[in-house]
Amino acid sequence: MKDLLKEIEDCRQNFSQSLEKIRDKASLEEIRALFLGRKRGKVTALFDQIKNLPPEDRPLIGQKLNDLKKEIIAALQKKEIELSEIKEAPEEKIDLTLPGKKRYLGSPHPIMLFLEEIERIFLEMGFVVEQGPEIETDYYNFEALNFPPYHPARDSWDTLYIKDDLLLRTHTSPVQIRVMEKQRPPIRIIVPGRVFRREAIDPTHLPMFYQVEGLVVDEGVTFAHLKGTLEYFLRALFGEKTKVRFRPSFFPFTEPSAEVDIECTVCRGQNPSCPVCGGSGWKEVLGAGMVDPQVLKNVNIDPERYSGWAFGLGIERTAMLLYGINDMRLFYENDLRFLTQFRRK
Ligand code: 2U9
Repeated sequence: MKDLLKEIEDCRQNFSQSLEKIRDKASLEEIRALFLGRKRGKVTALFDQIKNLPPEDRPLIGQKLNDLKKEIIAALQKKEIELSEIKEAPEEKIDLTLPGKKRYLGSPHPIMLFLEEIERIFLEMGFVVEQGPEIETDYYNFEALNFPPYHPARDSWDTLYIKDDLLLRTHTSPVQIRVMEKQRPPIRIIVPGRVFRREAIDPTHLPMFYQVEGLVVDEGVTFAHLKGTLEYFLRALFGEKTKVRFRPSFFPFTEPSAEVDIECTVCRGQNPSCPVCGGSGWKEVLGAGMVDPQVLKNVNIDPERYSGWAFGLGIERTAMLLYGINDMRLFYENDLRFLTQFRRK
């Protein structure tokens, strides 16, 4: 009797494997005959064996075989319905004259492309790229950079505070402080990143924008290194022949300080009513200076032995000049007609 129970189970498995492969009505009929056929059906053959069993085993085996037969009939019926539904579904028609679906390829954001370009120029000169937190303490954003509490120089930074002592960084300079705390000179880094200021949005102001700042600290570093490096950088970015000029300025963290202009990329000084430079022939592109000795002292670098220079540049503002864009908001409106004009070279 055990043998017969096993044969019944084998037959059940055999049936479900065969049913899975069925894709049309003809093969469905074939397996119906194979299992339920009156002469050679597998289930029929199993029923025939009942008569050879001792009488007490016959009811159980009879029951099992009846269950199997019902299952098979139900499964065949279900499959038959499935097959007829497939048949009845309208045949898919492909209209070869329709235009294909266009796939849009993404492209890097112009600000990222521009940033890569700036990084490439400085990396070639041996600078290292550093990054740091966007939320800073008052100490790293101001105090270590020579803005004492209540100093009037803080007023020109429109700061967004989170708490009294926590704020969204107004420049990437705190990263340079963090690097100098950990690393002794020689230091040669650039620091790209987002900065935040309390600004009303207009064509030339955004409350969030990107900066790149740079810092070099070593023995014997002079203003000549600052001038030579920044001139090289600006000519690599705007073209070999670009004229560059330095004007005296003031920043709390550099002394002496300078603002750096390039010749107007639109009129080259030729149009007294140029809408880009206002007829001056020059456009300010960055600020720079020799690191104030007090800033070096704040990070325990001896200003008698070491000196440094630093610069800062607003990415959006500079990208506008290079690409001839007149509204900074375009960078963040996500209009594909604008964004897709910029591709990696
Ligand atoms: C340390 C020491 C000195 C970074 C500098 C500027 C001048 C500057 C502005 C340009 C346009 C910011 O995006 S902007 O508004 N930056 O003019 N930044 S020197 O000087 C540093 C930084 C860190 C420790």
